[in-house]
Order: sequence, then structure tokens, then C-alpha cells
Amino acid sequence: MRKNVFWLFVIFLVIAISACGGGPAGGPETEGEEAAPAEEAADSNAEVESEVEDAEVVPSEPELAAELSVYNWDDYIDEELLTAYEEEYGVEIIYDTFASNEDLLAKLQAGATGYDVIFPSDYMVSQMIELGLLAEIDAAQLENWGNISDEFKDAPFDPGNQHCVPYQWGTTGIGYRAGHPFFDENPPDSWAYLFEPEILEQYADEGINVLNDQRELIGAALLYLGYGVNDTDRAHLEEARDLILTAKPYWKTFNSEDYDDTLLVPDEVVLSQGWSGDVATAYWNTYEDDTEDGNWYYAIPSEGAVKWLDNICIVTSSERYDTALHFVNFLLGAENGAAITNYTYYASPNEAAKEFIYPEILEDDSIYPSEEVRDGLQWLEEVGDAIFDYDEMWTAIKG
Ligand code: SPD
Repeated sequence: MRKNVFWLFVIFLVIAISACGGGPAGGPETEGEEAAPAEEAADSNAEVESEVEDAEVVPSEPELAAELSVYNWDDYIDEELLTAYEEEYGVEIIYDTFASNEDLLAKLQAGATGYDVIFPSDYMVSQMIELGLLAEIDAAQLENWGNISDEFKDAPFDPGNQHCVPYQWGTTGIGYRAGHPFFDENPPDSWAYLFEPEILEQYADEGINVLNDQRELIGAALLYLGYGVNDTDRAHLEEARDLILTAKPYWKTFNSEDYDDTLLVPDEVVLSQGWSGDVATAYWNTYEDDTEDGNWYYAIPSEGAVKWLDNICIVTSSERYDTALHFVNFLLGAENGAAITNYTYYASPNEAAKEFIYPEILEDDSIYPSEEVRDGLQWLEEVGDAIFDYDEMWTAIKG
């Protein structure tokens, strides 16, 4: 009788152990179910059986979650691409937009969860890495990684692309209304056209917009004053703040979100600090076949300007990491990279995409400036604790 109880106990134990080894991983419930790594089996037969089960369930594509939450700059992707991904892979994309790197950071720092894929710029990537907000990736393992030009890999803000991959790049300059009598005579090739009252007086009543972006606007003021865009000297930052406060009464709007569509195209302003692709969008959205021209031109000021690279990253708190990575790889496809640029008019770091990008975009030197021009531009970098001074100046500027 005692022997029977012993064997019953052994049978119970074997069943219990094999039940543990063959079950699904206890991963987040939103990610697709994945096979768990084989537990150590009670005997060699159980081990072989467990391996066979695993071999049968490992999919050639990762199993994808039902949803993916993507948080991007406003108007920064052809939404048909999102639909294409949804239809091809059965993943519903929850899409939301932000207006600046600082808004994105504030949202994540405020504890927003649920975002999977985000698109911060260069300097913000390093800040977010330090804050532990970005998940690690192995970019080299992505099937489409080879499409990205070497020029944009391994940037100082994310050595070895351990967290992000390049998305789009561009410059920050001045957009101005073509055919305007003052600009016909005086193309605005200096930040003076944004900051000098005696110049601003010539067209302020027709509307001027500046980017609602603290690093970009303070950076432009620093350049005009002869300093670098990453200056951390408090006295220089105060000078930049004062220059901005003097010019501010001449400005109509602070808008970096939808200024191309709401201000430039409908002629609500005649001059705007702007990002290359947004001004190009305004140009092409006002293009007339008979004149073979659009209404908005772009200039890079002689004192220098910012060049920037936006990136695709996965947030640390993502519960759908495999799906996020799958989506990142999808965006790096050659034709998908081209679809993004053909929609946004920003330059693509995707070399393989060039074959599919419209020639008029590739030939437009306001979108793809010459190497010589690019060499004269500056990257925005993280400024360490001086960010508190920048914040203080920004509060005074916006107050
Ligand atoms: N409309 C989309 C604009 C995206 C621009 N990103 C620019 C970042 C520059 N610091």
C-alpha cells in the first residue's frame, strides 16, 4: 500500500513537471504568445519531446501583438504606410503625435505608458538613454539594417546604434514667401530676418512664425550672436533670451506643429523659421504647373544653422518589444523609406530607398544640401545641467 502511494506521487510529479515545461511564456499578455524555452525535463524522453514541441511552434516571423502604439512628430509619415502594415500583419496601429522633443520627453517622464515606438531627435536620444527610457536593440540583426547609409550609423548620440535607428534628417532655416517684393530684393539669408527690429518692421504686419521649440529658437539666436548652438554659458543664454524678447513683438505665432499647412500654404505669414521638409511641403502644396513654381522658398542663414537626425526607438516600458522591432524593420524597407520621404519631403538616411524617391526631391538642394553646406552646419547636442538654464530662458520667452 505504501509502495502504491509512492508510485502515485512519482506519476503526479512527472505530470506536474512536464506541464510546466510545455506551457506558454509568462510574457506580457499583449505580446503574441511565444514558445517558452524548454525547462529541464525530468528524463531524457521528456526533453526530446519538449524540443520537438518547441521546433513546431517557433514561427518564421515573430508572433505579433494585436496592437502597437506609435508616437511620432506631427505629419511625419505617410499614413497609408501604417494602413499597409496593419493589413499585411494584422496589427492595429494606435498613432499619436507630438510637437517637440521636449513634449515627447515630458510625456514619458510624466509616466505615460503604453507607447511602444517613438521618434526622438539626436540630442534627445542621448538624454533619453541616460534616463533609461529607451530599450536596447541589436540593429545589425534587423533584416533591413543594410539599407541605411553608413554615414548615419553609429552616431555619437547612440554609439553602435544600441537603442535607435535613423529615420529622417534635415536642416533648420528660414522659409519665405516667393514673389514677395521685399524678399525678391533681399532673400533672407541671415537670422537677422528673424531677430533685427529694423528688418522685421518691413514685413511683420504680414506675419512671421517661429518654431515652438526651445533648442531650435534659442539655438538660432545663439548663432546670430556668434555663439554655438550648444552653448552652455549662462551669460550667452541670457543674451539669446533678450534678443528673442526684443524680436517677439514682431512675431505672429510660435508653431512647429502644423505651420506648413495652417500658416505657410494659406499665406497667413510671409516668413517662418522652419524645418527643411516642412517648407518643401509648403512649396509643393502650392506648386502650379503653368508657372512651374511653388510659393515657398527656403534659405540657410549665413551665420550657420542646425542639421538634425530623427530616430526610431523603442521605449523601455514597451510590452510589445518584438512587434515594435518588427515595425522598426518594416520602416527601414527600401520602398517604405522612400514612401516616407515622398510624403514628408525630408531627406532619407536610407540609401536603398533612393531608387524609389522622386527625382525632384533628390535634386532639391533645400532637402539634400551639398556636402559643403552640410559641413558648415551644427548638430544639437545634449547640454547636461545647462538644460535648466535653457528651460528658464524658455519660460521667460513664452511668458
Ligand atoms: N513635421 C515633422 C517635423 C519633424 C522635425 N523634426 C525636427 C527635429 C529638429 N530638432
